[in-house]
Amino acid sequence: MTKTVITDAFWCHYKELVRKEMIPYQWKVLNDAIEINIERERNDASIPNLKSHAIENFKIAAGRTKGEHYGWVFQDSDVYKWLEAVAFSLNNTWDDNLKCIADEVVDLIADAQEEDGYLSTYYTIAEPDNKFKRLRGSHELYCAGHFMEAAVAYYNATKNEKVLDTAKKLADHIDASFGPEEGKIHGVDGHEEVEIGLMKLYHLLGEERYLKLAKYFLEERGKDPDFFEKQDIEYFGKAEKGGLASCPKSYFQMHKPVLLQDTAEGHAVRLVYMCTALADIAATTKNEELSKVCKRIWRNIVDKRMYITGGIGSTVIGESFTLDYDLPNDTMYCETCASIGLIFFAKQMLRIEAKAEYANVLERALYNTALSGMALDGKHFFYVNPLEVVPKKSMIDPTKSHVKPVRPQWLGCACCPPNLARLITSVEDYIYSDTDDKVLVNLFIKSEFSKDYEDGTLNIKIDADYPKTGEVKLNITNTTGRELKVYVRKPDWAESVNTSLDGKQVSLSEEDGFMVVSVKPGKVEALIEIPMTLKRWRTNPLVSENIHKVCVSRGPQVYCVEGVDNGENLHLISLPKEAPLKYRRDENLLGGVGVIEAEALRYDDKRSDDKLYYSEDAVSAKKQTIKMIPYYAWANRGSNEMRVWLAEE
Ligand code: FUB
Ligand code: ZN
Repeated sequence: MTKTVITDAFWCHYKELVRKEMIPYQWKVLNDAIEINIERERNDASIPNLKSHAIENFKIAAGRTKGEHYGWVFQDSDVYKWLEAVAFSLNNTWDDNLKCIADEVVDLIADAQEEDGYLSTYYTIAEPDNKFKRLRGSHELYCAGHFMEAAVAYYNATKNEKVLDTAKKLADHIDASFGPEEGKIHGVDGHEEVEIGLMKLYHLLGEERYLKLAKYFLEERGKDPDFFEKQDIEYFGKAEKGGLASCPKSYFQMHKPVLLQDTAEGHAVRLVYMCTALADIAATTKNEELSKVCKRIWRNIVDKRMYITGGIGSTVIGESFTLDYDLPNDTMYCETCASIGLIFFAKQMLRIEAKAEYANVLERALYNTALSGMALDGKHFFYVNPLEVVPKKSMIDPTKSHVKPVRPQWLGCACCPPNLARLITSVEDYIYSDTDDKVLVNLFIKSEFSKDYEDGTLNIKIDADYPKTGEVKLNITNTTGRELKVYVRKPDWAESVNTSLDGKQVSLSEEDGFMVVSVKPGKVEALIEIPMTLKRWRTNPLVSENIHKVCVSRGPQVYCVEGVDNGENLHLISLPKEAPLKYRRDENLLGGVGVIEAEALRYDDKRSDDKLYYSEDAVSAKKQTIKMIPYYAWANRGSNEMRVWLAEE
């Protein structure tokens, strides 16, 4: 039994933003009760963007109203993620009125469920004869997984039995329909997620069937790479053309059996959701073979395919990974959901092995790309998180139509905003890891954690104002009769960390990037002083886009420059290697941020003759003091240029 309560200034602000702004706002959106501009995520006329219709779809499927389904086949998942965020929010702050609304949503979902347990408003309304026949794109199991996750969270928060019964009925229906046994479908959904949902049900209920089914789906993926084509032919007489059918098999991680996969391929969200479930099962069942797959894919992402912001997915085509070291800054994808999925994956990896590198990546993705997904008002959202934007190029260059310079009010495909809401409302779940024999402190978020043992309790109270400062105090109480160990992450960006126990400077031993605090029965106060140094980063030379470029960070936060502070044509700015970096807090800027300033050079944007090419030496430059802000806070002051990587002198 463990419990975490969070009291952190930085994160409680975000939690309150989600509770007070985002959740009510999304509720209006789901009900089409607000006049907003829903933007397509890229220039593609086939993307539905007139309304959400998500609640109405449920009403129609439940027989409460008449009409047609509108939106994506996975529109239901918007409602499920909203419900999950509500559940987590109720854990933080109880709200009778919100619970009442959410209970009604549960009733509505239960009413939309068919007798046999089937649940998908699209197929119930529009294609009742084609259930489970178009698994490449149907998202039936994807939506089911999101509902299972929401149901577990909502049950935990409210003890609403109906939500759990509905989820069990759905899981049982899927179990009766899929599996290796004769008469069942031997196949998978084109989008992983049901595996995560089944594992959450398994962890709550201990029902082995759900674990077995999740494992089946993962091991089945890629066994028959032609499964989707075979379904097309079996049910519709010919192989489908266009749309998802034109995506390579790797888009769905179907190019080879999952157990043989060793690189991060295809659609980034799909890949990290797959890995999250794989790692969960590997950790839960101590399965070495599955662990090895997770470690291989992890290595490939983190060593060769991840942006410094924790973003993943290098291309809009298929919202996908591409190849090693291909990390363009201005055409990338870096979907908010993909970084959230990377955070889920990292959390599960920490259960497989207590290595700080997982928590380092978790923190990187959390404080940078994930947070960047939402504006400071809680009502505007990014789907795609670029590292370099020039607004006029996004408007005119068709290869950059997905790279938006300002967060839209809502998106035709609204997967990201509610995903971020459920992450923020449950951020306490990532601070500590309780593995079989170790308690890990992954993040320096002010909070209190307790773990009950048979012979007593371990209590950890973190006092910190991170990332404003790097001073982290841990008051640890051990009421068992034996010595316990607490493993505190030493951030990979911190060169030296000062540590003291009960006021005495000590040097703590380290294991896999964690500093080990031994706690005898009684109390100990550990002070960890992490220097929040301003750091310059360069990229592996194989990343062609970043050669001779530098990026600046402070603590876990990557910084960027914006046009509003530095003028447009940010490519003309160059940061000399020796230029001192100066840090100051500006409480009046962007809700209170740390600002970094430096004496840089700005190259002239004009030559007297205005020629395109010259044979003589380069143009002249003038000094300019540049101002950098944390990446997550960019695009909150209107449309303007932004850059993470700057030219370096
Ligand atoms: O397909 C469902 C979700 O929509 C994916 O996870 C996102 O990438 C978006 O395509
Ligand atoms: Zn998304």
